[in-house]
Amino acid sequence: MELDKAARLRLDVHADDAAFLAMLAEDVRQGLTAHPRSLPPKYFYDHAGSLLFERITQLPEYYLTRVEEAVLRDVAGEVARRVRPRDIVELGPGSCRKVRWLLDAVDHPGDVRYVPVDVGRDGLAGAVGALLHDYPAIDVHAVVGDFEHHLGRVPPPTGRRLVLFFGSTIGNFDPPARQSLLAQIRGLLGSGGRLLLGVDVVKDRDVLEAAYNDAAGVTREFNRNILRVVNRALDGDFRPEAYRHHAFYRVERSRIEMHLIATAPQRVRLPRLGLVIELAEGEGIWTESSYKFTRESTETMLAGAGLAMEAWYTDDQRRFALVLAQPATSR
Ligand code: SAH
Ligand code: AVI
Repeated sequence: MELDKAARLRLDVHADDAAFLAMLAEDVRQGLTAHPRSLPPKYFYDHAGSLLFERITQLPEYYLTRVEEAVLRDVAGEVARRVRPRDIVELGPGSCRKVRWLLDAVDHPGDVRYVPVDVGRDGLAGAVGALLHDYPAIDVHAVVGDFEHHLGRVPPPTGRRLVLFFGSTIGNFDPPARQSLLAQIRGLLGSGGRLLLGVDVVKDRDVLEAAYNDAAGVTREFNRNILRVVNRALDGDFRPEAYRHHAFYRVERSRIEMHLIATAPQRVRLPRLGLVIELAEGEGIWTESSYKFTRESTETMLAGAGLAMEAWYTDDQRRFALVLAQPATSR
């Protein structure tokens, strides 16, 4: 824990370097020795990966961030009036850019505490520093941790709580994992609390596939970056350029799948794991799923975690939705 001079920033680290490395080592061992081989998408976001993600959000094909932010700009005032939050928790805030719409909309930003929870320590510290510079009145209690494991470490609410989970990051979790994550989020809400959740909406395959296959190749480099993260952590010798980026929409599962496909046979050494893996030409490593939702599938997902939809805000082309939800029993 570190406190700054003005005591407006507290930073708790629950995934320090050693704990992060141990978690990564176990996840990589499990994922790369299973079939199909896989790596968890939370490892995309080292410093380089976070910068690549920021570049993705500015690509013409990647409408998600732009549209979500436009919807948020339109509804932030209404959400602030309905919820009157005093305590704003955000899961996976990345650059902490979107919360600014809500801080601009609340009546007394000086009474608000902001609790961002992100696994990327350097990214979080930088983003929070910039936020405090621009919003000198707020208090920040930042939590460096994995929101699948460390939500129990989120401090108790200081007042009415709003949990933000933007970007359709919920879509990066398979159904059982997202049910359990949403149930934990429900437990964070307290009395009168709300969740504001961003979900990408099912749409035309061409539009979805273009968003994950941009012409400039930024998503390809983002995808390959996970191999650089693994190399650095485990002294590995993956050759990222020897893998082709493959992203496609699997309609029956309502998800984009992102894979890295070996373009020639590969022998990969991971000395810190005592592991050597062989990939045949054409064999893949599954790096991410990105589920897409309808209003109905979102309601079902929320209900499975004891949450009820209170409002569904979307753009006029219904590309992306922000969902306001509350514990089902408090209605
Ligand atoms: N919310 C932002 C950023 C989305 S990128 C936006 O909408 O633009 C996903 C963010 O979630 C990254 O900052 C990443 O570090 C974080 N993240 C992904 N998996 C995580 C996990 N399991 N625990 C904590 N943070 C995670
Ligand atoms: C953070 N997450 C919701 C993004 C997504 O769209 O699934 C990550 C991403 N993957 C490829 N492009 C962007």
